[in-house]
Amino acid sequence: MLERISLSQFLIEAQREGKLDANLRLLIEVVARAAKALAVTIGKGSFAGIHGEAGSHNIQGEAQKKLDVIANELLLQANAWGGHLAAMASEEEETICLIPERYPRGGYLLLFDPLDGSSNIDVNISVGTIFSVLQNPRPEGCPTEADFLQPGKQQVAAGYAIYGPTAQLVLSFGHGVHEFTLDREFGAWFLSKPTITIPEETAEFAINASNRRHWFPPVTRYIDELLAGKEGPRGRDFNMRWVGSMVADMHRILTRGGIFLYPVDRKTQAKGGKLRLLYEANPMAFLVEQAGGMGTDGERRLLEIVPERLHQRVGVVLGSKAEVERVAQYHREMRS
Ligand code: P6P
Repeated sequence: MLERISLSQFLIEAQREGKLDANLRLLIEVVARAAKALAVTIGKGSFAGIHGEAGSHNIQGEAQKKLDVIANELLLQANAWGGHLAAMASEEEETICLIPERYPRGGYLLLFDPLDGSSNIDVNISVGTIFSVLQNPRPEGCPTEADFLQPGKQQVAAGYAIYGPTAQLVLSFGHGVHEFTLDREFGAWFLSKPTITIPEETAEFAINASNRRHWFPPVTRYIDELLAGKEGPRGRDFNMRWVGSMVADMHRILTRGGIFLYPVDRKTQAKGGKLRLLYEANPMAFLVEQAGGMGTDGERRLLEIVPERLHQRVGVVLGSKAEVERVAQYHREMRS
């Protein structure tokens, strides 16, 4: 039987090879443990009394699901005592969360979307947790929001957990992308794909087509060419998939290729887009680039964008390099 490699063994061996330090290893293991607890809780479904609205709203003005609150609290509590973090930022929290005085402060900043796609919970569609890790730029003194406003290329690690038919953890600490699957009986994550690479070409695209009337011309041109199939300028047919849960769509794309688009359009332009830069776009762009793909805001490399606000939104085009580059080309052509 193939020797199963646990997440702990994989990370300890990577640390031994100098690919990550002990504190980053500890951080990833703590996030993985929180994700395992979430997978178990989500798996209980409505019997655990976790479905439905929490009766509150987050900083984004969105109605919170009970599980949004549970996931957020779980991640904040799990990461408070380890001594590996200086502060945290969450989609569900208006400001950054400092480590309680009674615990030592570490050298990393953790950002997360605790439960991405939570509107899908009550209809049993895959949801996920997205996380991003930055170095604390000012080890002395108390972290501030400004310390989190680093371009995505500064990330030292990123990943997501997807709670689907199986629970899986996909992560990178700068040496490729690795996938782990939860063995629920054993209660541990085991390596299921040592290295994930995104095919350069693809025949699948993911976009919320109901927004078509709001799109700007480069996106409309690109999508219409895909829809034209082999009768059109692309000369081949394409297939569309849209789960409405970024983690689920991105897991499919990382696994078998594709392109994911949530562009800025006339409806979202005033807010800067729909998806958040720091804890959705950047971690996914880090993974996609580590897997050989590409991530832009339509034209600019996402990982180069210098954030101005913690909950800043951005246009997102992620996936197979040839397709993402084509979208960027159409933006350049339409601008010139
Ligand atoms: P729409 C979920 O709310 C989310 O933030 C992403 O996970 C997902 O890709 C997107 O929004 C879905 O947006 O407009 O299709 O509901």
